[in-house]
Amino acid sequence: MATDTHKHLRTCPLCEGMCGVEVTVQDHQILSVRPDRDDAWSHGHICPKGTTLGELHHDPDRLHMPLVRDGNEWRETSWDEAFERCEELLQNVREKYGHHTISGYFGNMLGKSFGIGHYNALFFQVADLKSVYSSATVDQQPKNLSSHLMYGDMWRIPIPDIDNTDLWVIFGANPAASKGSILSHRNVMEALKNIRKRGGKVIVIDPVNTTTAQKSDQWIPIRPGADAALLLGVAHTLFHEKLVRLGHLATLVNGLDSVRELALQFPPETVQHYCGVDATTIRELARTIAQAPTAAVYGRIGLCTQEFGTLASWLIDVIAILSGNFDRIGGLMWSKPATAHLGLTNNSYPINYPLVTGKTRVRGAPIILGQGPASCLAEEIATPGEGQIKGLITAAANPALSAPDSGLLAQALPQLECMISLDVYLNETTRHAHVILPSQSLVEQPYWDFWSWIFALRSGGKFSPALFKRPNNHPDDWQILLRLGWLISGNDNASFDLDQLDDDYFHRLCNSAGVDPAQATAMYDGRGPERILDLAIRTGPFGDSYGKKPDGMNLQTYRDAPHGIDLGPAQEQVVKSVLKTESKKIELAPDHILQDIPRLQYAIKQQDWPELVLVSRRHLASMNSWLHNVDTLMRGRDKCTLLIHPDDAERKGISHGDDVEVSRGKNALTIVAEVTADISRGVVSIPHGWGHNADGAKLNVAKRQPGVNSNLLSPGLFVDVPSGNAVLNGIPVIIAKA
Ligand SMILES: Nc1nc2c(c(=O)[nH]1)N[C@H]1C(S)=C(S)[C@@H](COP(=O)(O)OP(=O)(O)OC[C@H]3O[C@@H](n4cnc5c(=O)[nH]c(N)nc54)[C@H](O)[C@@H]3O)O[C@H]1N2
Ligand SMILES: Nc1nc2c(c(=O)[nH]1)N[C@H]1C(S)=C(S)[C@@H](COP(=O)(O)OP(=O)(O)OC[C@H]3O[C@@H](n4cnc5c(=O)[nH]c(N)nc54)[C@H](O)[C@@H]3O)O[C@H]1N2
Ligand code: SF4
Ligand SMILES: [Mo]
Repeated sequence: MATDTHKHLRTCPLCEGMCGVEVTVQDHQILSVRPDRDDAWSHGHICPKGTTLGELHHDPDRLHMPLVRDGNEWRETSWDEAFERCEELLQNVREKYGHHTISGYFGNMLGKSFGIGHYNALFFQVADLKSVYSSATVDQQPKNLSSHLMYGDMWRIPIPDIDNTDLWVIFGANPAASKGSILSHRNVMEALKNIRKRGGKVIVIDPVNTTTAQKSDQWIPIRPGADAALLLGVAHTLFHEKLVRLGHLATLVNGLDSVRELALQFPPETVQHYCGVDATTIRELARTIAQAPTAAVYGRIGLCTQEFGTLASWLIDVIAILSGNFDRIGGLMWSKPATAHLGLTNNSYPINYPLVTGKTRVRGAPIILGQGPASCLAEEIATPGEGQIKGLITAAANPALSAPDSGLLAQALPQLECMISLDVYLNETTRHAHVILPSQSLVEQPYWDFWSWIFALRSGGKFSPALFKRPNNHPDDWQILLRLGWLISGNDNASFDLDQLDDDYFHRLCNSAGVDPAQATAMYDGRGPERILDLAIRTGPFGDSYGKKPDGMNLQTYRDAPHGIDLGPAQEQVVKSVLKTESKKIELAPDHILQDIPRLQYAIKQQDWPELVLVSRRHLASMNSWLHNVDTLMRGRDKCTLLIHPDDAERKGISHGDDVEVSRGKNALTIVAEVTADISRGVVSIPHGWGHNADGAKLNVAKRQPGVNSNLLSPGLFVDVPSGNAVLNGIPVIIAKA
């Protein structure tokens, strides 16, 4: 007989949308997930992914117990036995090859893990890894780099004020699918509609006429990788036609002359052919931006993961600054998160920190902001010699699908002598591990979306306790990761004292926040990530400063408000409080970025373009390489298709629905053609994150419609030079009917 049914409020953690959901539960079974109309942030918005949080939790393929490899077999073990095996494997690598041969690859979902989010920095301190790879260098590293150099803080990335702008210019993003990225908004597409309703305009610059472009006023198709050139053409027009207006930033910008001098070398006529956008359109775009009462210029993944990712990402901010649309309502703005930063992310670097801290062993690629290019991991594992990676930790990452040249990585991973993975699935990557440590499900963790609030136009917060307790005292993710860090650095399981580590860390955080640790400890009953969150709230801009500001907030304030709390919109003219550059000014023309200009000039002069280049795309009902095991999201037609323009298809003798072979060098895949005029001539598109037909993976739903892994075609050596970020768009490919 059914026992009590209860409702539980939380935030969907799957993307930056932060939708409030109401979960109905009976007997430890999630019956439904519905939008929470009273959520202070999302007001009832939801997408198809959010409603499947129950399916994800109950997925029969989700791992519950640690798996230890025995030859080709997996054996379920206790946690104690799994950690013993980890100790053995790590000690073996340390003794034979040294600590420095142990590395890590950290994925996208780590940013969404509540526990790990609060102990990320401690893990890196304890583990003392000598090399680190992550999804940052297949994602936003160019934007981190430009923000670090321009504002002195890689995480103070300005975001477009789409709630108030009169003009939104979108480069290389498709929020209709992604729901916004480095832009947290309760409903991006509604905001887009509202811009047009109030008489504003939306322009999309993309090689593909995406759903976002179709819902906008203007689609400007562009050659993949050419955005930096186009943006320099825009900057040229702004200077040439005397449209530069710095406004309140006039005395706060260094390097304006250098940017002027640079921009004047790029008249629209000299870039139009390369961009595939005529000079008139480029000039009009510049005038539209300059003349709009307010304009928000935004670029995302299509701009970062391309040949000139750093130049393009930097120029987005430059155009906003030159046109007077920066640190201003309706332009680009900085958020005001309710939690103090506290240095919780491992990779926040002071401005005087050396930008390049070393080189990778095999390729000699610079390590920038602490990271080697993700595409180096395969060669670092596979190439013999001193320093060869022998041990690897992966956490919430699936680089066997998501990293460039993933075919090489799939060959390299089996060569490791120790691979330990923290994940929820036995998938394309974790199948190579020696030990898989199952992560908590998304509803077994408390939640506060500290990542998305950094990129939100409104301040606020919401805390949700864990819906389910993990059975049988299974450790939480942060506890697992800290234990691994302990073992990596040569300690044993017996000496692991979690409370001691936690207390030491908490005391250090208090000291750096100027808080008395004894008082903070006395005022919070408990340990773990919630205590750190409490500290971050109390010492944040709305906090109670441990009683000094009686009207201020602490974690309990949010516990008492399960629909969350809205603290109002971001403010303009906050630049002085944000800047951490040595000059206390915005560095408009950082040397490190300008040094990449000759590479762009060389590309512009080339005349022989590849006949066809490949770009990536996303779908609303999918999330990078996962969620493909959720039946509800996989119904309907095959989404992993090749978009190709009718003229290109005709030239190649390809019809809609044909199997097509797409290749680059020796790497080839076969995929069904979807012929459509919504893609530019000379460009084809494949969604990323597919290819679920690997032997040994346990993804029984995903393998029914496996799709193909587009990253077999992404060349690992093709990177954005200033940042080392992978180029995943604009890859020359050859196409033939299969
Ligand atoms: N060609 C091409 N490649 C791309 C991109 C592209 O646009 N085109 N995009 C790039 C971008 S932006 C990104 S961010 C990367 C993403 O690449 P990754 O970060 O490597 O991987 P994801 O596909 O996000 O997979 C997330 C992993 O986390 C696991 N997971 C899910 N939930 C949890 C959890 O709660 N705990 C733990 N421990 N694990 C969990 C999943 O099973 C999966 O293994 O891909 C990049 N690759
Ligand atoms: N449903 C869903 N939501 C997601 C994800 C997901 O996989 N599924 N992934 C999440 C992650 S990790 C991220 S990083 C974000 C990404 O969020 P978005 O940045 O919105 O990513 P996409 O939807 O891939 O849109 C990228 C666009 O760039 C275009 N493009 C490709 N090359 C170029 C170029 O050279 N120039 C220009 N101007 N455009 C180009 C592509 O055609 C595509 O339309 O989405 C997040 N949200
Ligand atoms: S838009 Fe969808 S995936 Fe993103 S938070 Fe909302 S429900 Fe979750
Ligand atoms: Mo991403």
